[in-house]
Amino acid sequence: MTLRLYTYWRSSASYRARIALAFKGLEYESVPKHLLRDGGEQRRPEYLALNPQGFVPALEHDGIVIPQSLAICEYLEERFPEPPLLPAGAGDRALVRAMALAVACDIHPLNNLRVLQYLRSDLGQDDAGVARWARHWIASGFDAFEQLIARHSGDGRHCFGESVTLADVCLIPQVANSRRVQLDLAPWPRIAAVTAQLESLPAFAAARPDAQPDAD
Ligand SMILES: N[C@@H](CCC(=O)N[C@@H](CS)C(=O)NCC(=O)O)C(=O)O
Repeated sequence: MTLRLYTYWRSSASYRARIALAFKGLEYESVPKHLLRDGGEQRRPEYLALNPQGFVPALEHDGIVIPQSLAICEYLEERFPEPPLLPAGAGDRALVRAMALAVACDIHPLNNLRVLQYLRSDLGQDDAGVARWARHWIASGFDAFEQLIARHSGDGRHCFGESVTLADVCLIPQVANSRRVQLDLAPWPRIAAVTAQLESLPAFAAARPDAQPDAD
């Protein structure tokens, strides 16, 4: 059955799902939801009926709609195990998941669209204030992530071990977000090195925001 991804080109959580799909060589139908147009297509009743959280991505497959990018990645990993995004041992798998969650739970939510919109509209911050907020929380998260790479990378080219994992799937979209707020990677040379390597891989290139059909 067709894999259908509800996505937005600039959404970093959608970017994670796109990397996982491309890495596993899976064809999918892309259904763009524009997050800004007319107050956001993700907030329309027909989309909320699919995903009550009003977030992209969501993956439709085999009669279910799966929200949450990491749940999507884990589903793909279970249904389409090759090539794997998780290492073999339970301990290593837990460590990779911990790195993925460090981005997905502790960095990304603080610079998600609705949070930035609230800072601007309700708390009176201008563009500079909003960007400063985003830079602060990304930098704080990257400080720790740099140490995790130092501890767990096997080759300085991947976040964990010597092959692509779920940790890489989460890091690259977060780096894309950091660029949008002019955060230079110079203080985090390990993150910069891993990023340079991963962005050269076909699956990561295919998933890039500016390679998406809905990019404007
Ligand atoms: N934890 C969720 C986060 C999803 C998320 O925050 N998506 C953003 C785009 S990156 C979104 O749809 N934002 C819409 C909004 O804030 O209204 C996941 O990993 O899928």
